[in-house]
Amino acid sequence: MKIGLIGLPTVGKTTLFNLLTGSDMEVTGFSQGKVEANLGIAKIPDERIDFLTKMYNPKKTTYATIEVIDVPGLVRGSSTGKGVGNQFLDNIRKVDALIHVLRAFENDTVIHDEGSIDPMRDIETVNLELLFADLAVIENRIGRIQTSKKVTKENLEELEVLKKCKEGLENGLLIHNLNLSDEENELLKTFSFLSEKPMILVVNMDEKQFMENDYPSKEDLLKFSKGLNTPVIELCIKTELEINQLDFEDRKIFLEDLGITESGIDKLSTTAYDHLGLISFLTAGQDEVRAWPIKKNTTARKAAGKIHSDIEKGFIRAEVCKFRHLQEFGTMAKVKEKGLLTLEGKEYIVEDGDIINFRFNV
Ligand SMILES: Nc1nc2c(ncn2[C@@H]2O[C@H](COP(=O)(O)OP(=O)(O)OP(=O)(O)O)[C@@H](O)[C@H]2O)c(=O)[nH]1
Ligand SMILES: [Mg+2]
Repeated sequence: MKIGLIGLPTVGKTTLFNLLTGSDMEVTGFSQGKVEANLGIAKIPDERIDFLTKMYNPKKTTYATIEVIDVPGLVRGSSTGKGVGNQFLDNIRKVDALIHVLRAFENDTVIHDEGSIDPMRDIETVNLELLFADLAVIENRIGRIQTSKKVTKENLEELEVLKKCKEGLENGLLIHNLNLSDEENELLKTFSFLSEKPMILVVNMDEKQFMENDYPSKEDLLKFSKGLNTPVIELCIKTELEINQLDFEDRKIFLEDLGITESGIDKLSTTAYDHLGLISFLTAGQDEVRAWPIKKNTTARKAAGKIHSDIEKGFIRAEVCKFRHLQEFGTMAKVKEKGLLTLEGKEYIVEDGDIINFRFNV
């Protein structure tokens, strides 16, 4: 999975990037002329993988990961070439989801681009930029189809969906809020529209706001996101990053003091998995313990293909142990004794936490 961090300047995108990927990129680097996007890998914590690693003591442990891209802030007018943000929009065209970082924190030394703290206003500003960027592509394409001499049936279908998107965008809706059908989405695929991507909002609070559980325009923001089915995660990014640099015991004390029970990467990965309809199946052995992200409702045979196309082709059976059973009974042998180790065929729908041993022919 690939995610792109977007938002206005100096809202904490690079700080979040550092927190998620364990990097140490310079904050506010872009405002000082940096020109490449930051790319990094976030390891998704998974207690099941920790458990299996203890049990199997494998040569290698592989957690699921998220690729994270951090780009400069967008500004009002980015889509028409203002600021540098729009030059980077192409970097995020290929991501699976956008994380919109919103500034709630107060910090007199870091000036907010719009002069005051109002995350709800900022959502609208950034959405408008995404919307304008998509609208420009759509209008261009519609023009081409309409002036083309040879118009195919597919072109007409495409035109239909594009017009629907155009109308939605003109009414202030993002493409991902238009509830398009699978067929319609398929027709739009080649465009990689920005506003089509699933979005998660991250509110970046300071400690005081976190403790008081309040920040400017909170109520409006939650109401707005609920109406559009857009998840919101509230984090104290800078504080969490600072706490991470402490040694283990101190870390626990500080997190408890602040009432942070779940880390930023935990919250974000759980939310992103859920919002994107992803689950993980697991493989475990002396060589490797590993989490494999797949789409919900994937068949055993397709899941096998994630590991290797030969296993998909030569698929015979999937030996499935539910993680919770292994945890309860302690060993694979016990789970088998209880009759809970099952052999599944190629159409079996893989579930989150299935530990699978594929049997196959090469
Ligand atoms: N007080 C406080 N300051 C923060 C917080 N998060 C980020 N900052 C500060 O705000 C400044 C900007 O943070 P960045 O992470 O560089 O913001 P950005 O969104 O990447 O900025 P651009 O890349 O320039 O668009 C830095 O000086 C951070 O230390 C926070 O939660 N609280
Ligand atoms: Mg930055």
